[in-house]
Amino acid sequence: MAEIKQPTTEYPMDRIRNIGIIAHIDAGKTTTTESILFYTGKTHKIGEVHTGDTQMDWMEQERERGITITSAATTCFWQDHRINIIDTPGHVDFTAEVERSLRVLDGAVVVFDGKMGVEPQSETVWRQANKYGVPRICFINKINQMGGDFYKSLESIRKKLSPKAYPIHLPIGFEKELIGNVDLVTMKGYVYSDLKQDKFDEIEIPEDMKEKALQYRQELIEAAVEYDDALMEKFLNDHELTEEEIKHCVRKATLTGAFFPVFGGDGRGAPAMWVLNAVVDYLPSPPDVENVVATRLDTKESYVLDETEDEPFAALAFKIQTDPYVGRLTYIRVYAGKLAAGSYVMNSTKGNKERVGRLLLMHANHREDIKEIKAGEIAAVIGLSDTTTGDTLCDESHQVLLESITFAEPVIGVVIEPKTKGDRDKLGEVLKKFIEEDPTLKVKSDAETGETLLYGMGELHLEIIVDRMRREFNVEVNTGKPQVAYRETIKKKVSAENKYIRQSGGRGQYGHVLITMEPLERGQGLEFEDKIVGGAIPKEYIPGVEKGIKEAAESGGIAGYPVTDIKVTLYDGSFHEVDSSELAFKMAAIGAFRDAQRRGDTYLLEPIMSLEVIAPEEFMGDIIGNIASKRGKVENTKMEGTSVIIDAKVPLGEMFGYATELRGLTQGRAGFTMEPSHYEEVPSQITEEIVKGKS
Ligand SMILES: Nc1nc2c(ncn2[C@@H]2O[C@H](COP(=O)(O)OP(=O)(O)OP(=O)(O)O)[C@@H](O)[C@H]2O)c(=O)[nH]1
Ligand SMILES: [Mg+2]
Repeated sequence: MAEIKQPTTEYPMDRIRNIGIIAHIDAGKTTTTESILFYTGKTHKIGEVHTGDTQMDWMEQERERGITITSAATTCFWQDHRINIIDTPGHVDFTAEVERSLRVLDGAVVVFDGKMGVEPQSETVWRQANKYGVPRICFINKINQMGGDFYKSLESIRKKLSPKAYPIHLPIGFEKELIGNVDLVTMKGYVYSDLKQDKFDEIEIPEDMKEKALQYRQELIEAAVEYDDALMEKFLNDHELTEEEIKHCVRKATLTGAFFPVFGGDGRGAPAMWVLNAVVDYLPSPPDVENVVATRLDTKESYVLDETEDEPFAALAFKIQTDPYVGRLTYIRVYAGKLAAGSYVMNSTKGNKERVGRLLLMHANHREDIKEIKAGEIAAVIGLSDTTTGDTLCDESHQVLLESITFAEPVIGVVIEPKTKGDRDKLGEVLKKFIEEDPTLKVKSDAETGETLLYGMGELHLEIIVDRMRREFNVEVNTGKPQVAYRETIKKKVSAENKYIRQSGGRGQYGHVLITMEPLERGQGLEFEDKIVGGAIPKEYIPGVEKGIKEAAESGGIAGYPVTDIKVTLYDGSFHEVDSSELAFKMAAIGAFRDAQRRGDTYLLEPIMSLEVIAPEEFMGDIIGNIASKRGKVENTKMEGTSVIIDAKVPLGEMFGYATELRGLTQGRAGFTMEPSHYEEVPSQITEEIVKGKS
């Protein structure tokens, strides 16, 4: 058992690693993390997902279902390094958890199921990591199971994710006979006889693997020296590189985010130590990452943060969590300076000052109060009541904004109806808590019907929320059928003018705006631009106009769905010395927006899903026919052994109940995954049905 190091806060920055574990569902992220906790001496036994005694999956629903729902952060220590780990969920409905983690983490371990190779969600999290430029190492898990194959998985990584994936270890033995690994840097074999022991016996490389090991080692070094001129020269001059030198250039290569060390094993046991070693050796420390940009509020200047404790404080809030014992926790990643417990901090996103009560380091099974948190670190704050996900916290005398986190928009909704009056009374408060925690959850109340609609990323997402309402807050609701979260947008550019004038005795209301509304590309959301010159509308009323536009965009004119992918420009207007107010301009803007939308050829958008079905070949025809009957388009089919993999794009509106349908078509022998891909125009006939259904 590794020795437990206790001085948990005093680690120099180059000995800190902030990493995420990301993968497709069920690849073994939580299991590997549990093993890491065991080998770093944090727990006395490796938690098992299927018996529900994990530390990382602590939520009741997670333990029951054997899946991760919310990302969990923990701190551990290895080789004199402090490692903050965030274990993320693999299910697509909880993709926001991956997004926020990758935004604040410096590196990631991508776990693969060695039987499956690259699965659809591995591609998604890979893309997310690309977006944030997060360097990665690849751990091919489960190669001890039947069908587990390191080399096949490696090939699939090279084909689907990046050709620059290079083994740093090779497995010894195949499937059940897996007994250890050959380390291509030390050129030694390491075998474990008992999985739960943290002792490896060092052996000579088995005779029949020598050639292969030399070949892969050569490949690794050749690729890695590309990233270091001096070592490249030494290598080309026929000099052997030392262990240190190889590690140095593999590290340098990995830090570029375009080179990926690969290794594998059984994540339930000792190979977790290889993961730890690789994290320390190859993944970045906070100073290795240079792309954190801050924008000063006063000068609007942007600059790259140094990540030192001597700069003014700047941190990003990336997760809110209601903890049953200590209340509302705000997880922050500090990018500059330091923050003390009991002090005050500026929330520059909201413009409020907040008091920092306690600072907590989250360990697997306990919380440790710390006095201070500094650049490069991750901790949870108690006491911030107004801070939400994506907000910047900073020094009051040096206010900056950090890039926020963007989340996917919810695609599916259900009507929820409180069961009793007591439930109704508590509902608003409870929903507010969930929305604070989860930026992909939205609530809307329909003014006409009085119904409350809950929007989320998928059926499982909403089911879990409803279940948590009942268990954690004792609020019971009935839920309606799932429905699609459509959007509205326009086809052509239009302008509109609106005056809001009210005269009733004393002070009246006067607001007058001229706007244009034009379509934007898919996925651009709502943009507002103020082009007023010469004071046609005084500055103090502009926020009123912007608020009006945003409010009007929440429910569009065709069927009350949010209006998106448009730009609204305010270009003229007039005001009244006495009667004008922010409110009057807001009302004027709402009217102008509605008029413009009506005349801009509004149409509906629907979420299109990427669907991947895996089934025995004999069902291929039926599955494809069924997809076509759902307005779906098959994009690709390929054989893998005796199975066929079908990739398609299908409108979400046609996919409710697909699990049952597919089971019926294939005698339960097919599996599928589905995730939101993009929005597309709804065909007119279906639009009519939707609009009719709404009225
Ligand atoms: N044989 C074997 N089984 C493993 C290994 N790693 C994980 N498992 C099993 O695979 C199952 C899924 O593991 P999890 O750790 O929950 O997977 P996950 O990636 O965290 O899944 P989500 O969080 O739901 O996305 C569990 O039943 C594990 O016991 C491995 O290396 N070998
Ligand atoms: Mg998990």
